[in-house]
Amino acid sequence: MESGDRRPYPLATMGNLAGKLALVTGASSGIGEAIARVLAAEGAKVVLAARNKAKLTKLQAELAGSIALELDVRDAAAVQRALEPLAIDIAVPNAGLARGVDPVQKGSPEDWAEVLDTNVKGVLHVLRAVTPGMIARKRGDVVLIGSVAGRQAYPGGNVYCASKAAVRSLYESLRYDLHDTGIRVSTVDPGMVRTPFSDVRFKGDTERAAKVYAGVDHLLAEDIADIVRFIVTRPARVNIGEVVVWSKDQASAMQVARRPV
Ligand code: NDP
Ligand code: 8X3
Repeated sequence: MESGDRRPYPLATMGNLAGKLALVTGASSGIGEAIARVLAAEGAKVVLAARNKAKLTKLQAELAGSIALELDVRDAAAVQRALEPLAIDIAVPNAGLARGVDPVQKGSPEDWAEVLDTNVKGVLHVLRAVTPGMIARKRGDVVLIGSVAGRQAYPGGNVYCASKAAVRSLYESLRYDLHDTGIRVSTVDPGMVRTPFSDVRFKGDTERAAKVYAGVDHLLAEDIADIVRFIVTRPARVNIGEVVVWSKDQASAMQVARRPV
């Protein structure tokens, strides 16, 4: 049985981000939705970006001042068109996915393209669109969402792990690109978080997806959002760099303690 504390986080408005414009990609679900909620609770106006307009519109109705933006981060021109005119203070290019756990020799080039185009190029498209404005304004926060999978590969993780290793490398490069601009760069690398992530990975096989988390006191999307909140509400001189967040039941990407269910 899962033993974790499942009480929701308090979302009391602290107003620490009042007047800020935040962008969260992948805001229609899971970690991105939770991040959008906490940033809005802190007073930010949040641009909610993803492909599923219906989910975004529903969330927009809950978050005062937020904007629903139907956007496929793989489309470089569309990302540039939509984001370049916005004065984004906080960018969280969180949209991402995995497809399957097949070994490379049995993998699907279409799935690889989807994962790499979303998790790597999608992040780059967003950064290309929002960082020039941040540089001009001499401030901004970029919070990447990597994964423990980018630090430790696991069987069948191949392309997804590679995509998240690329995010980690991108984080390191960005620190050089942006260190003299006033922009803070961070990466949050979560372990197992129960979201629709595995449903997407297994293309709707919810039973298989549920087994990933069975008997584990897995993380919640709100746990990751709370860390993003901490990062972006530090005094301007403080740049939290890399945060690795494990479930207490996880020793590594592969080694997970499970209780009988
Ligand atoms: P979800 O499946 O719940 O959310 C993924 C989000 O990405 C959705 O909002 C989806 O929206 C969006 N998305 C996918 N493709 C695109 C695209 N081409 N353009 C725009 N948006 C897109 O999964 P999570 O919340 O768990 O995943 C969020 C991030 O966290 C990912 O980068 C993932 O790799 C990372 N992560 C997840 C972990 C976990 O255990 N869950 C652990 C470590 C990292 P829509 O379909 O509407 O476009
Ligand atoms: C998602 C976490 O371990 O399922 O990044 O790859 S894992």
